[in-house]
Order: sequence, then structure tokens, then C-alpha cells
Amino acid sequence: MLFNQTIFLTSATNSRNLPKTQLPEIAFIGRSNVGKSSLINAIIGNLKIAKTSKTPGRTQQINFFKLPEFIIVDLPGYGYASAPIKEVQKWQEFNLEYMKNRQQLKLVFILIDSRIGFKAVDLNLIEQLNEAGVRCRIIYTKVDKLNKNEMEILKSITTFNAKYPFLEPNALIASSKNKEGVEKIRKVILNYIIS
Ligand SMILES: Nc1nc2c(ncn2[C@@H]2O[C@H](COP(=O)(O)OP(=O)(O)OP(=O)(O)O)[C@@H](O)[C@H]2O)c(=O)[nH]1
Ligand SMILES: [Mg+2]
Repeated sequence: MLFNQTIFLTSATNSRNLPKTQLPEIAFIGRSNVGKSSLINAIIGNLKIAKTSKTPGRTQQINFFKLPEFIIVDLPGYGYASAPIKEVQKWQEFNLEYMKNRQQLKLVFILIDSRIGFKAVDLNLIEQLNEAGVRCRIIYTKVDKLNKNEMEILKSITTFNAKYPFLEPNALIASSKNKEGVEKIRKVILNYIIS
């Protein structure tokens, strides 16, 4: 399977050390601790390739994971982090610069904790990506923590209105713990790569 051929390519902390490949990229972003790195590991099927942590702010650079035909990108989280504020601002500026300017970026998955929902910072990011014309799609994470009722409610609200033209209307759900939704996300990624 394609996903288990993933290798760690490089980390970048500024535009000068972004990898100089032309391969299409799919990026993961969201608030600190939302489960970006864990989900990337689940998708790739490698428990350790992206470093995860209970402490928010674990991912502090943009990490690139290379597959034969495309690249998966793990972005530093926003919202809160146990790192100095100046550092955090620097990552956020670089995150945005990367997403707005990267020609080969096909899609940004915006991860939302299914137990917390959207915060102002998430909506602000969606606004900014839409203004810049960057295609994005929501994934609700950690759905293993939901009970049956909460899961039904979540599944009924996964369609968004047309306010944001670059936000795909159908949200996805995922659990890195019990792997629910992971295979579907793999299929979605491959669709964006071939289109
Ligand atoms: N129950 C449950 N816990 C999860 C899931 N995904 C991640 N976690 C936990 O959430 C915490 C944060 O996970 P990470 O994957 O490091 O989160 P991140 O979004 O990469 O965080 P930063 O890099 O700090 O922005 C860890 O303690 C994970 O074990 C999930 O699907 N279910
Ligand atoms: Mg991370």
C-alpha cells in the first residue's frame, strides 16, 4: 500500500528551507492538541513518524512526510501552546505564509476536536484561507470520545453552507485511537492527488 512507503522528508521553519519538490501536498492544521500528528500517524500506519504529545505545542516546525506521489504536511498547532508567545506568533505567520503561497498545496485539512467544536481561531483561519483561495476541508477528531447520541448529532451537522466557497461542504470524522474514518480520509487524499 502506498501509505506505508512514507519517509520523513524534512522540517521547515522559514520559507528558505521549504523542500524544493514539485510533488502535490496535503496539509493538516488545527488547534494545539487537536490530534494532527496522531491522525497523520494513523493515516500513514506508522505510530511514530509524526511526534505526538499530551503537551500542546509539540509540533513546532512544518514537517514534511514524503510518499511516492505526494507529500503530507504536519503544521504547528494554533490556539495555545506551552511555548513563548513570540515563538508561537512566528510559527503562525509561517503557517499562513506557507498555506497561502505554496503552489502545489492541494488541500488543507482543518481539524476540529469533536468534543470542543469551532472556536474563533478556527473560524478566523477558515476566513483567511477562503480569502486566499486555499481549498480546505474539516475533520472532526477524537470521535472515540463521543457517545452514541453525540455521534449521531455530529454526523447530522457535517454539511456546511456555501458561505465559504473554498471550504468543502462535507466534513469528515476521525479517531486515531480506534481508526474510525481513517480509511475514508486516505481515499479522499488520493482523490485530491489525482484530480
Ligand atoms: N482519545 C483520543 N485521543 C487522541 C486522538 N488523537 C490524538 N489524541 C491525543 O491527543 C493528544 C494530542 O495529540 P497530537 O496528535 O500530539 O496533537 P497535535 O494536534 O499534533 O498537537 P500539537 O502538535 O501540539 O499542535 C495526545 O495525548 C494524543 O494521544 C484520538 O483520536 N482519540
Ligand atoms: Mg503535532
